[in-house]
Parts: sequence; structure tokens; C-alpha cells
Amino acid sequence: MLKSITKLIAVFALSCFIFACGGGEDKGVYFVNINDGDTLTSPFKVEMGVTGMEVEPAGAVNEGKGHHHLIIDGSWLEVGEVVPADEKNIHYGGGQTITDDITLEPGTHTLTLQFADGFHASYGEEMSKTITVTVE
Ligand SMILES: [Cu+2]
Repeated sequence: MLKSITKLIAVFALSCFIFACGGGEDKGVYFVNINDGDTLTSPFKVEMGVTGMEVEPAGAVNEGKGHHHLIIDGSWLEVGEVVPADEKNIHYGGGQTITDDITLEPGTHTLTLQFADGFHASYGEEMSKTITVTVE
């Protein structure tokens, strides 16, 4: 009897590990140091976080890996769409997760984090995060 209860607990613990506790598809990007609705002063620092994928420098496409992009007053990009490179679409192709030199005109702006592969092709909405901030 005791043995079968132990077995039952073991099975329960294992299924919990596989299906819920450890195996969930928890993927995404997030702003580490800025919250939606924050008021900022230029130049400001942005710390970029990712879960479920790994940061690596641009150059080659590797499954489950990529780099951060900061899109200013824009939107996330569809899966496979290449992130433009200009002053509103900033690539962190060196594998950076922090920048401290973002300067914006005073007013309301959106900041979008977009994770993309080694050829800068977007991983889509799932791997993006948009917040609205006020710059003084
Ligand atoms: Cu890029």
C-alpha cells in the first residue's frame, strides 16, 4: 500500500515536471528596468531581457538564439520580416543586453523590443514587447 502511494506521488511529480512546472513554453522578451507608463529623462538606459531563447551575436542563424532590437515609435514585425536598420530600429547585433544612450524628443513614445535571428529576421509578436513611455 505504502509502495503504491509512493509510486503515485512519483508519477504525479514527474508529470508535473514534464507538463507544468518545467516544460511550459515560456518565451518572450521584456524590459528589465522600464515599466509601461514610466517617465524618463534622456539619455536613458534600456536593459533587455529574454526568456526561452538565448542571446548571441548576429551573423549566423541558430535555433533558439538571436539578438535584441529596439524599435522606437514602431511595432513588432511578422515572423521572418527583417528588422530595418535606422535611427528608429536599433540592432544589438553584438549580443548586447543593455544600452545607456537612448535619446528621444520630449513627449510620448512607444518602445518595442523585438527579438530576431542572426540574419535579423523577426521571431514575431511572441518575441516582442511594446511599452509606452513619456520622455521629459
Ligand atoms: Cu539585427
